[in-house]
Amino acid sequence: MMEMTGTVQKRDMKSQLLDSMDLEREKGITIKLAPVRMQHNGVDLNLIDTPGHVDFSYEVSRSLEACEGAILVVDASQGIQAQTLANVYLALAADLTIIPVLNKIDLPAADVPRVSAEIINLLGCDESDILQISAKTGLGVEKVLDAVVEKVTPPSGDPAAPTRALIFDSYYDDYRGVILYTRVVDGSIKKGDTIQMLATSADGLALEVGSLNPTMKANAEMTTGEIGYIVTNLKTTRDAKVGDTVTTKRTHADAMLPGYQNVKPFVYAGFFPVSNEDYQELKDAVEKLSLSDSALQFEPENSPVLGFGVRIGFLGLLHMDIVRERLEREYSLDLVVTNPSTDYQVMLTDGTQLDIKSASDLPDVIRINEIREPWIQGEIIVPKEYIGAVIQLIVNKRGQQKNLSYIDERALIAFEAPLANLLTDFYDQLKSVTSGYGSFNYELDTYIAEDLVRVDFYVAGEMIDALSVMAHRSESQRLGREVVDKLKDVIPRQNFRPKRLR
Ligand SMILES: Nc1nc2c(ncn2[C@@H]2O[C@H](COP(=O)(O)OP(=O)(O)OP(=O)(O)O)[C@@H](O)[C@H]2O)c(=O)[nH]1
Ligand SMILES: [Mg+2]
Repeated sequence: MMEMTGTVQKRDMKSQLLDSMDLEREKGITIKLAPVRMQHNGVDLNLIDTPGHVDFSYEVSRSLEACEGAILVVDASQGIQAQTLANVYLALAADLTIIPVLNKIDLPAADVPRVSAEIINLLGCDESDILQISAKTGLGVEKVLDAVVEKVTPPSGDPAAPTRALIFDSYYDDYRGVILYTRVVDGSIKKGDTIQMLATSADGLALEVGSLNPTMKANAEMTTGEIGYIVTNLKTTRDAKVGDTVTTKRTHADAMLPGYQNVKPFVYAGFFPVSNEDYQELKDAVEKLSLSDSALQFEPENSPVLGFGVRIGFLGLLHMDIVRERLEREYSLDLVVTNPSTDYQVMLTDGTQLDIKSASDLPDVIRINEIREPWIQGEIIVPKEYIGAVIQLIVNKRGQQKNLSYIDERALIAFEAPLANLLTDFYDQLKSVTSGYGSFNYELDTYIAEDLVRVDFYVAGEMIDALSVMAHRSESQRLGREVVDKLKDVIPRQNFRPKRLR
């Protein structure tokens, strides 16, 4: 699209142009969303390319909220994935016009009739609504641009009303400070305006405003209906979080746009430098990353075995992987990372509630009334012949199947399960029992009281608290043996040297 509309010159074009981070190009996935403004047949189009992964679904939901329509791209050689469903539900909730697109029709493995039937089944659209394209050869892509112009209603909004702009992304740039990506819903934002974020009450200056084409292009103002960027003088994205509303002193609005959430991490892991001298460097690096990533939370952690480190909270396993790799690459840190775990709500006998992010924070059992763990609602899509194997896997993880339905030929299994049991190797096991065909998506549900215990490990009579884990009583024996088995390889029994534990 960028090539066809002349937004990007042919000589500057390359594949995955918007996935500019090294990590995105290596993994072949979009991690960070990217807005692009282009013109087609004299109409200004403000498009946003979003990640598809569940860890970033809040940003995706805000991006959808910033738009009037959504282009749903389905791989004709794969069909609908569990994450496709989740994103369709988000787009429907945001009341968007959905333009279904079947991509990769150039591939021999493309199965246009089957995947079309799936899309019709999901959206209830007509076959003629589905555009067939190859993003690789360019076949049919212009029709997608035509459909956006034809089918999507242009943004409404009142240019004379008090200014309200939705933040759908924010990040920290080393040279320019905090940069916001916004959609102006009403009013306008001019260069030099004093701005205020309504949820955090933070004040700042709009040092520069403009559009993304896809690189920054400065303008005098950003008006109603437009998507663009604001360079601010803010020092951290914690002052201007995704979902917040920007207004100006010039035309001040009091009412926030709906849908703001303070996203909270729910997957935790301890990060320790291999060499203890690097602790300060690790802490500074995490602090720096968190300026750009307001979802990242951390606190210092100290373990007799691993030394000083930080315990970091994440939005999921991919988010954790990304932060880990960035710390290792961009900050050249050698890290020991503990197994990911989740948080627990501990109801104490005196009626108060304690949230713990690490098993070692669990208070004395005598003070505990009950312990609650987070459960998720998950969806798995598989070819029919794997239904049995998938349900077995869910049950093995202490989960329960809730519903079984069909998207045309393939099965959609809805289930509930404790998050903690999905954090280690669930995804690998799913791929293995479904020969790679299963896709999985989930959302956090509620915290449920269970028979949970802390499993402690003793080496030569001494408890090593960094090894303590929370587990369901029924699984604690097995889990304990697994850890001991692993440790046997690392620590010769007679010769226990704590520093060598990795
Ligand atoms: N053969 C063929 N390959 C394609 C086509 N479109 C994309 N690909 C390839 O499919 C892979 C994924 O493409 P992306 O554009 O990164 O897909 P995406 O939907 O943005 O993926 P996420 O950002 O992870 O959600 C890349 O290796 C592309 O080269 C197509 O029309 N034909
Ligand atoms: Mg992408």
